[in-house]
Amino acid sequence: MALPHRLSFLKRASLTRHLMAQKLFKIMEDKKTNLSLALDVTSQNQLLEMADELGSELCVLKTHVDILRDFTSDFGSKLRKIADKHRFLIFEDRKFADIGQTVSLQYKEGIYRIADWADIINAHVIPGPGIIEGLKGSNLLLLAEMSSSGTLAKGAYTKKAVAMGEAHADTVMGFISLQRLSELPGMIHFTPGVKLKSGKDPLGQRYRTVDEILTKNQSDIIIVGRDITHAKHPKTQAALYREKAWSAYVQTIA
Ligand code: 5IU
Repeated sequence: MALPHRLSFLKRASLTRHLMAQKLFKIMEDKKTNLSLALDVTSQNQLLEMADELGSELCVLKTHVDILRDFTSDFGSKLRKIADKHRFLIFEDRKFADIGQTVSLQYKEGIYRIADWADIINAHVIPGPGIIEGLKGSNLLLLAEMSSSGTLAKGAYTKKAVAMGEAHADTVMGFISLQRLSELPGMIHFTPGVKLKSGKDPLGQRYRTVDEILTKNQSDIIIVGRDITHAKHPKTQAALYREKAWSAYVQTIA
């Protein structure tokens, strides 16, 4: 795929009207990090502790609030404080996938009240554009591709996901994808399935390296989970990923 020259995050901030995209571009430039952490732990206190410990390395913290065993209603406000302290955004990886009316309720209501504390959410495009209408006013990433092996999100599906996102650029601020897919400067590409060495896990996850994702595939943000959270020294490992990812970014705009 022949792609035009890459613009800096700062330049792209000036070329989008999406306020959360602008905010994220600026956080990345100021903190010099395009690392997102998938903090998949099941204890709320552990999540909050690790968020505070690692927050300085991150532009985005990704949560799965429904895996917490001990969720309490003050979770959102507690995480918000830590996010403001370290200046990172909170991305609840809820992967909404229902009709507009239902996802609107799932986003705002229930126990978790995701709309009250998440800066960014994501959704499947399988229901069609009504899902974006149902999540209007949020800051939405669409799942254009997945990292898992055998995924059906490829080819024509991926192309339609991108077109759907680009047609709703007031709500949609980017994509979960394995590579850069959209030429709109405001669209931010997030890629999960990252390790220092490529490989897989026993349940279908596929891992690619930072260079493959950011340099070759021209994505913007890496989402790293267990290779940081399960490391002997998560903080050191997060710092290493941050450095690798940022220098890959700097090289691609050079
Ligand atoms: N995640 C993926 N692949 C995807 C999507 C989300 O791995 O296609 I969409 C999530 C799942 C997990 C994190 O929260 O990203 C990756 O964690 P590990 O780095 O531990 O595999």
